[in-house]
Amino acid sequence: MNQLLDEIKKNLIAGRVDSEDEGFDEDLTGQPGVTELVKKALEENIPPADILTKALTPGMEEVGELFEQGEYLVPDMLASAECMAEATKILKPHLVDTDIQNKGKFVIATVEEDLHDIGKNIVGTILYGSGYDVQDLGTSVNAQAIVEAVKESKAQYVGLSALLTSTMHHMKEVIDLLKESGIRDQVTVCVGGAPISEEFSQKIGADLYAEDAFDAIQKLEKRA
Ligand code: B12
Repeated sequence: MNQLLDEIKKNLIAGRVDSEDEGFDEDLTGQPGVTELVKKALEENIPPADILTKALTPGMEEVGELFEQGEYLVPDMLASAECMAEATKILKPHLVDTDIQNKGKFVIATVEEDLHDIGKNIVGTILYGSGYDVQDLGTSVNAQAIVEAVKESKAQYVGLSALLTSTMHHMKEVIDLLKESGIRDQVTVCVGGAPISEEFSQKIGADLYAEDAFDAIQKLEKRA
């Protein structure tokens, strides 16, 4: 792997947003953190999509494994999450294609009881960058509020994110409520998040499951 990408990943795992952060085990104060390294990678013309998919996302996956093994606690996950959020802010303008047409209104939300928003934010940013008019409703959004937003904005797409096995069932509630409201046929329901699979997506009657934002763009394009 490119050394700079490796450094970004390591610093994200260590929860170091910038050079003022110490890091967990050793005092790394003064050495570049995630934000400085991401800026450097952009200066070196490393594609922003590579920074996301080869450094930041695998870094968060490792943080998840460390949490599972009991080595990391919630505050450690939060420190890495903050790195991810700051890095996404820096990458956002670079992920936007300037020569794009409006591909339609896309409402996106993390489902009820679920506070994970890093993946949703990345998907929203990349969809926005590729020409969708994205309305982000935030985290822990209940089915009623999602369906209201779809109705109000006359969105053609709704994207649902869930990271917890205990919250994924809320996706079906959204689909059921879209049916009850008589607008199910007017909207493409796209689902994603670590515990979601193609099989689950079909079981709950979603239109499309995507592994990540790039997969979502490809699949949406095929349907258009
Ligand atoms: C960061 C993190 C947190 C942070 C979240 C901060 C934030 N602002 O989001 C904090 C510390 C708050 C947190 C809290 C908790 N967490 Co947490 N968390 C994580 C962690 C480490 C990373 C998630 C992440 O951001 N990944 C990086 C992003 C880029 O990936 P992603 O979210 O999967 O998104 C990608 C795809 O899934 C997809 N995608 C996502 N959404 C969508 C939507 C659409 C429409 C599409 C098309 C695609 C798509 O595209 C994205 C980009 O590639 C995961 C571990 C993991 N490996 O997932 C645990 C994890 C999800 N958390 C877990 C747990 C248990 C919790 C807590 C219950 C812990 C606790 N005891 O309090 C709480 C629950 C809080 C709540 N009610 O939501 C477990 C879930 C276990 C399970 N099976 O349900 C995990 C798997 C950790 C583990 N291995 O045990 N967490």
